[in-house]
Amino acid sequence: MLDVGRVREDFPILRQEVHGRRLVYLDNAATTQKPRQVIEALVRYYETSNANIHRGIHTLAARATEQYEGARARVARFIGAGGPDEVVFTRNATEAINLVARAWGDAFVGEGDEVVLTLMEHHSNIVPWQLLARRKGAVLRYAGVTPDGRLDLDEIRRLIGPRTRLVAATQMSNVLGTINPVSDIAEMAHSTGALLLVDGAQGVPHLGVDVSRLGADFLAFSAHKMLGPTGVGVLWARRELLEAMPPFLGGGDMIAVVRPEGSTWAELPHKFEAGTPNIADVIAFGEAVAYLEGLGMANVRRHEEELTALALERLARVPGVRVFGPASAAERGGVVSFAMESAHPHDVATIADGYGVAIRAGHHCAQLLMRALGVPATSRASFSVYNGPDDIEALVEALEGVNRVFGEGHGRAAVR
Ligand code: C6P
Repeated sequence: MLDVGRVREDFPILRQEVHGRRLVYLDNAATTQKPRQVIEALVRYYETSNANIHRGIHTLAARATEQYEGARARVARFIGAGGPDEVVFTRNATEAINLVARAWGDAFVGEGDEVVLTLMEHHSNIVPWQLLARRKGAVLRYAGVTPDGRLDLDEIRRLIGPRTRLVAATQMSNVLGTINPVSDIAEMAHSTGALLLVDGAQGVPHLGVDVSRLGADFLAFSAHKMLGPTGVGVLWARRELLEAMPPFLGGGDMIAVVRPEGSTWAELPHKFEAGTPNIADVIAFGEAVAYLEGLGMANVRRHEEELTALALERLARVPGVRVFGPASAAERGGVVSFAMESAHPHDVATIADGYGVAIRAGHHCAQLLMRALGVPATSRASFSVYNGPDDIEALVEALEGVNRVFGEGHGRAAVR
């Protein structure tokens, strides 16, 4: 395991108490906390380097540009991209997926063409395709999940056919934690000439990724789920795809020449970054990536797998708790969704908060999956590098507290 005590020292927010208890932050799939290295990078940028980028020739402009492009190069190395020009900064993973749906989808998907999705997708990887389907008369097909929370690979294989233009699937479910076999799905997609978009919002922060081996054509993820600031996302795509795609947004910084009758576009990746970008947060995101590299993504993964194994084992012993998703921690990232017989997920989260334990409750922006699981909502604990076994124990104590408040005896339902 990582040296959690040392890691925690880097996260000032964790030094506080909530309701008189140590803050136990287990809502990392929603957003992670930020180490002081990231916070200090923001302050340092505004105190020493603030200027607009790519435009000025004065010292500050050059410094800001160098730091912004330096962050891009670091992100590109982190994911094994062919070069920094394959990394487009967006506001978040959601915008990265919308960019593909708009720029690539509008140009290359036609009436009757098909997009294959899965029922375990976040709404960010569903709604942009629904909008595209409506614009273009395309057809969406959904692969289901097995009762133990895996992707139904036979179904996805059956659904991919000659009309499939794109398969869009998550690397890791934000509800079940399930890790999907992305390379296998890529092979299926490519066998019929379709492309694969991978939603890496949960996978990239916790599993790491090497796009040179992943088999994906597009990858979307968010900085704020990987110790970085809010307001920054990434679209990675193979260079020739980005070159073939028209721009998504028009404006400053994305053009080569503007004439009354029309314009030509800047080189990659600037073609897709219209207007002044989120300079400070991109630079601070570079620090977040450096922080993860310092820990080592293999260590991050091992740490979170061990925590997940412990959580699965401990939750199984709390009366009335039912965990969703694969039984083995090796097949899942650090996300554990569960239901309690004694209480509604929102009540579970409210009582947990009284113990200082932050978990999420709700549909987790995955209503199709909730319907497939047959529940309206779940409670969810999700882990990061600063979580340790003591946090799992705090969660278990909170859930035992839920049973005491709502349950009769062993967590039998007192409230419906
Ligand atoms: N999931 C959660 O609590 P944005 O909001 O663009 O940064 O990320 C969207 C997104 C896309 N895909 C997956 C798999 C995700 O988990 C998320 C964000 C958060 O589960 C907020 S709903």
